[in-house]
Amino acid sequence: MTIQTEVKELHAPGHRACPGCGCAIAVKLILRETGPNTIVVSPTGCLETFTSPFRGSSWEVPWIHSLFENAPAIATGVLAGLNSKGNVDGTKVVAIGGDGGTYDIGMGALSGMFERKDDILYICYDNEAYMNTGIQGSSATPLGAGTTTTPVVGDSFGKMVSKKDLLAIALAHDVPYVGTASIANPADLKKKVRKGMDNPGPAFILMLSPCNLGWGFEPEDTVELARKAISTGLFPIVEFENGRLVSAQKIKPVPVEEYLKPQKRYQHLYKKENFNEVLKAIQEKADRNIEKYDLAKDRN
Ligand SMILES: Cc1ncc(C[n+]2csc(CCOP(=O)(O)OP(=O)(O)O)c2C)c(N)n1
Ligand SMILES: [Mg+2]
Repeated sequence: MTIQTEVKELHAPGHRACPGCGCAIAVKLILRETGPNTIVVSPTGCLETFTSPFRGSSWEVPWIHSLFENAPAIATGVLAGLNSKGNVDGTKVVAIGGDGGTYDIGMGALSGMFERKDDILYICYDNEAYMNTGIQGSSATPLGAGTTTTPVVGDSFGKMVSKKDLLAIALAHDVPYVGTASIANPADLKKKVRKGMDNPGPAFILMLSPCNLGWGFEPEDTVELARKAISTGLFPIVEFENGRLVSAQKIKPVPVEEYLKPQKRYQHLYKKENFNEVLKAIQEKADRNIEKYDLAKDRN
């Protein structure tokens, strides 16, 4: 009897992501669930760069690199091409883009894809800045985080406004399947990828993807940090079907400090007393999430 111990990875090893890259872990898990009968579209960003150095590719599924701004439109075109040929083997189209490509420059194209009700799963790996080009802030960069364009100098405490609520934007488009997922919970992540693919019409999954280079932490702490984002309430794990909340992962809330302190991008908040207000605002944001989704485990 032969026991098969090796899984054929559709996101092959040997790519050029930084050690401990949250996005690389995420994509490996995503493709384990999608299987080979999938076409992936990715806009410009770290994922595109580290998977496709000249003469190499770590994609074991058909993969298209779009412009930075138009991955959802390219995905629509791929789907239209498949459908025009009858798509007899039911090939699925999955777009995987960074926060810059999704929250910012690709937002118009994404809105169109949602509005057309195209049968595409769009996954945003959110590392909360434009990492590929040197850690510039995006509209996904959270309040108080230092980036190269939200610098921490003098009285400036980094990003001065809060993160855009992309989940609410997807829900406002009546996207039938909307959820958040995390590399800290691979079974849930894979379940959501499956649901997003099986659901007719558009589906949207937001994944927080810790970036050790941009956030400033040790590569071996990636998954732990993803876990802390959940347990503080800053990144709730939730799921909506036809606009209705159908699941929310319960937590035993811990103070946001446990998530913020290990990251260099937040270090300044602990060095000056006049930044206490920012820390308070971040804690309040976590508390609001906990209340909104009733995340706290019952004490009894
Ligand atoms: C129209 C256009 N503007 C700017 C760029 C430069 N650019 C390439 S990747 C990138 C950042 C991507 O950020 P994000 O989508 O968050 O992905 P990440 O690199 O963080 O994985 C930028 C600004 C570009 N390629 N095209
Ligand atoms: Mg990014």
